[in-house]
Amino acid sequence: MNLLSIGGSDPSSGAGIQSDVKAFAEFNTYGLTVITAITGQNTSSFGMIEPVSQKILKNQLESIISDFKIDGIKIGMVFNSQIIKTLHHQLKKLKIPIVVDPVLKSTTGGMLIERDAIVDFQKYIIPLATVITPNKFEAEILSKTKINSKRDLEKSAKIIQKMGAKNVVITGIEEKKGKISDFVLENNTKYTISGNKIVNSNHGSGCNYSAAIVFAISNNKTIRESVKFAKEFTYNSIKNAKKVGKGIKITDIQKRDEINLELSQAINEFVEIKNIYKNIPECQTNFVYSKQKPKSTKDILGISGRIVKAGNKVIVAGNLSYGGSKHVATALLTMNKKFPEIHSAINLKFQNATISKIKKSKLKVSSYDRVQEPSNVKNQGSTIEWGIKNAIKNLKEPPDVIYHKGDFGKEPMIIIFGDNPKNILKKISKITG
Ligand code: PXL
Repeated sequence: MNLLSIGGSDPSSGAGIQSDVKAFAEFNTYGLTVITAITGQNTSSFGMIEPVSQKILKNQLESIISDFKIDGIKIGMVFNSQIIKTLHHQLKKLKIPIVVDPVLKSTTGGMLIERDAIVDFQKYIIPLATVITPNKFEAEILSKTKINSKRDLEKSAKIIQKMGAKNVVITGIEEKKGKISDFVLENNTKYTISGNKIVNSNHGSGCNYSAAIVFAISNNKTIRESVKFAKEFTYNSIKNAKKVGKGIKITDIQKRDEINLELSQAINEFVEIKNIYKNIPECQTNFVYSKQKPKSTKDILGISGRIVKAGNKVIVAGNLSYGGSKHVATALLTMNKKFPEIHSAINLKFQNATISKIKKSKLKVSSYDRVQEPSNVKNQGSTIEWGIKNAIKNLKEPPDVIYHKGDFGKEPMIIIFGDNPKNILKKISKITG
């Protein structure tokens, strides 16, 4: 996935495009950048701003658009009317989700947009927004509405939506002590998402938030899911903020463990496989990866949710968490007890055509018959454990695939096993397409 950040350069790398490149990398996506202005600033003070010329702005955009498939765009600092109009002209024809982060002022005090450019910002940039993410201060300025109550908040969001943004998220609302919430106005619904507040002055949290939103919506997440994801991501980046310079802290991203990195990378690749939706079963798919010596499903990372079919696309609904999968994780746990080198598994739709491809591609296959399942096992709900044990009890080597053909009211299923997620993808490539 390729994400484009359009904004200003911050040499302290706390905010702006440098911050977005770091965030995009953390999401395992490729970060592209178009610079609108160069700022001179550090963690204590804001220095100069020099906007780039029309010519180089246009050339940056054209270079990127003509070469890359861009999955999502974030617009941050735009600074002046000329830049705003050029961006509008180049971006209005694209059918790519755009997140607008209407940054007006830096935490250290610098104005990030010329005062007389705000009208053009409203006219030309806001209508491009799939989602716009003003904080309370920015919402007040854009809507010319002081926000002192819930009613003001809704009124302000509505005014901004009328300017052309599809979805409005006003961030950083403090209603209750110790909590911080975001107010969301979608097309037909409005709601608030609340989270814990961390008291710390930092540089970068606003940018982290909108970078996370563009990643999530480009992954076909709903607005609600994207906001929740962005809130959690931003919370962690503030919690992990570091004092790098002499002034305020810079937000930092808690590095994910290797298991998480490898699995999320593999899931990103899996959903991109051509026609993969045809292999998603009714009960949907989970993809799991285990720690070295798993004792229970709590040691196995999976999607707390599923990989689901949406038309002829496949989307990830939910986040990775240990214990996130019950079924596929139990299958893996059972397999790992006998064959400790097996650490990853995925379930796919049972189809005779898939089974023949598996057999042709020389993958090792085993199966079990749910009809044979003793009733005491059925009642205990340990079917999958029983099934996998059965399928491997006479084997000296681990099978690549185990399937069962279902039972009355039970969907048949294929589970692919491997040493790691990459290894699973390799096996999948042999049986799809
Ligand atoms: O956080 C907003 C922001 C965006 N872009 C640039 C910035 C800042 C804040 O300082 O400098 C370039």
